[in-house]
This record gives sequence, C-alpha cells and structure tokens, in this order.
Amino acid sequence: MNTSLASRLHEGDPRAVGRAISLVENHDPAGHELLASLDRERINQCLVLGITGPPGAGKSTLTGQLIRCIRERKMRVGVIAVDPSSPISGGALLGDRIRMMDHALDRDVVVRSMATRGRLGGLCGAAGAAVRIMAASGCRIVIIETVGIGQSEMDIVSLADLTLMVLAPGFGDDIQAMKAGILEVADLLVVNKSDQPGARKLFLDMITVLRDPEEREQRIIETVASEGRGVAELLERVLEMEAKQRSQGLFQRRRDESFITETLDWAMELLAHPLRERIRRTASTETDPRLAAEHLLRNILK
Ligand SMILES: Nc1nc2c(ncn2[C@@H]2O[C@H](COP(=O)(O)OP(=O)(O)OP(=O)(O)O)[C@@H](O)[C@H]2O)c(=O)[nH]1
Ligand SMILES: [Mg+2]
Repeated sequence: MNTSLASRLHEGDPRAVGRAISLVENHDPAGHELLASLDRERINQCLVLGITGPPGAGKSTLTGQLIRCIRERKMRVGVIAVDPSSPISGGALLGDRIRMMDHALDRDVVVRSMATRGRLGGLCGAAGAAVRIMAASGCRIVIIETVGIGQSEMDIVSLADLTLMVLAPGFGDDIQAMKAGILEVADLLVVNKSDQPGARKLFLDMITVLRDPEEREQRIIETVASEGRGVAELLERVLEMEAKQRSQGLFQRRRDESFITETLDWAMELLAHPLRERIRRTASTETDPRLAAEHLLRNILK
C-alpha cells in the first residue's frame, strides 16, 4: 500500500499528498518510510517561500494572488497555511479556505492547514515534512503562510528558503516595534494595501531601515493584493532572488542550516523522554541541575 501511495504522490495526486501528510502528522511508521522514499532532486528544485507579517496585513489575499501568478507560469504550487491560534486572527482560517477555493479544482494547487500549538514533535517537524512531501509531488514552489512574528513563526520561517514580510498601513506601533527584527528574517518587504492612506509613509519608513539604495530597490515592493496589483512583479523578484542565491551557493547553505536546525529539534524531542527517566534515577544524588546536566551529557556523548 505504501509503495502505491509513494508512486501516486510522485505522480502528483493531491489526495496522496494529503494522505501522506496525515500519516506523518499522526506519527504513523508508514509515514516515516514514505519520507525516506521521497525524490531528493525534486526537493532540491523546490523553492520554499515563507510569508509572514501581522494579522490582517493581507497575507492570505497575497498568497491567493501568488498562486494565480505561479499557475500562469504553469508551475505546480503547494500552500501550508499555519492555523493561527491567537485570538485576534482565530477566525481567519475559514476565510483562508474559501479564498483558496478558487483553486479547488486545480490539481496542481495543493493546500494544507496545520495547527500551531500543542503538537507532538512541534509544528516544525510536521511542517518540514509537509514541505518535502509537497515538493516531491512536483511543487516548484511551496508557500508557508504564518501569522505574526513570535518565536514559533520564526521557527517556521527557518524552514523557508526565502521569506516575505507583509506589512500594511495601520499597524504603526507593531511595525515600529519589530522594525529591527524585520530585516533579520525578511528577504523581501511587501508593503501591501498600497491603495490605503498611510501606505506611502510606511514605504518611506521602510526605506529608512534599508540604507543601501540597491537593497531598497531589490528588497521592498508595493502591492495591492486585493486587486492583484504588483503581485506578478513580486513573483518575478522572488524568482530572481532565488536564481541569484542558487548561483552563489547561498541557497544550499541556507538549506543545510535549516536541515541542522530541524534535525536538532527532532533530536531534542526524541531525547526528552529517555533523558527525563535517567535524570529521575540519579536526581536524589545530584545537588545542582547544571552540574547534573553536564554529568548526564558526559555519559551520553562519550
Ligand atoms: N484595501 C486593501 N485591502 C486589502 C488588500 N489586501 C488585503 N486586503 C483586505 O484585508 C483584509 C485582511 O486580509 P487577509 O488576506 O485575510 O490578511 P491576513 O494577513 O491573511 O490575515 P490573518 O490571516 O488574520 O493574519 C481582507 O479584508 C482583505 O480583503 C489591499 O491590498 N488593499
Ligand atoms: Mg491569513
């Protein structure tokens, strides 16, 4: 059964993609086997695009428009919508689903929602696997949409090859507060809702963050996602940046880095239970937790 699932997946069957992701999410051993059989070449060819930004900035609208532009180029696309568990945007998921419905009949658009909190293995483990499954199914681009700029969003962004930070006028304080952090995580700044008052000021504000004129040109872009304006240019910019980073070896370096992070996350996750049991055994003889941890690791790593 597993072989046929793997072959249907590699043929691009969207239902096989969904099934494969569910197996992994449910920690089914068949899921692990499947992950081991994925086409590495396709995974290497796929661009993982992270989309983040404050709630309501227009990420889902932009994602919908990007899907349209990607399909115009005849490329297959995957979307992983990270289910926001914050109360502010808790109701957004349904809206997201409906907007994606435009593409519901297109078998070259695969969409998956995932919940953030309370997952065994952490979201990253599951999202990373979902990315690879979609890539192996032939997706040239996989978009990961997440809300906010908290730690868990940043972790998810670490899975991405390139990250878009979507901003919009009307989030003044939020944006001021995160200004410094923005450039560390975002490859491209998208000033969305450029049809709204305040968009120009936001654009100019962002320009002051980027001092190098060439960088400004490359890294800031204005869009009106609700009308699709600027989105084809945005995709063009993304693909150019990808090509440049691939040719300079940066792309591979970032992939390697994210492989290390993901593997480390898994190692910690898998270690937690056996370590806890070991610590329990010697807890009564140790005095200081830091020293106890060093003793423990010395035994394991020797
Ligand atoms: N005027 C204007 N409205 C927009 C634009 N882009 C999106 N919107 C609207 O802004 C609202 C929020 O858009 P979403 O795409 O749901 O935003 P989001 O960032 O995905 O929101 P969360 O998932 O809740 O974080 C919707 O009503 C959109 O129609 C734009 O460029 N201009
Ligand atoms: Mg959204």
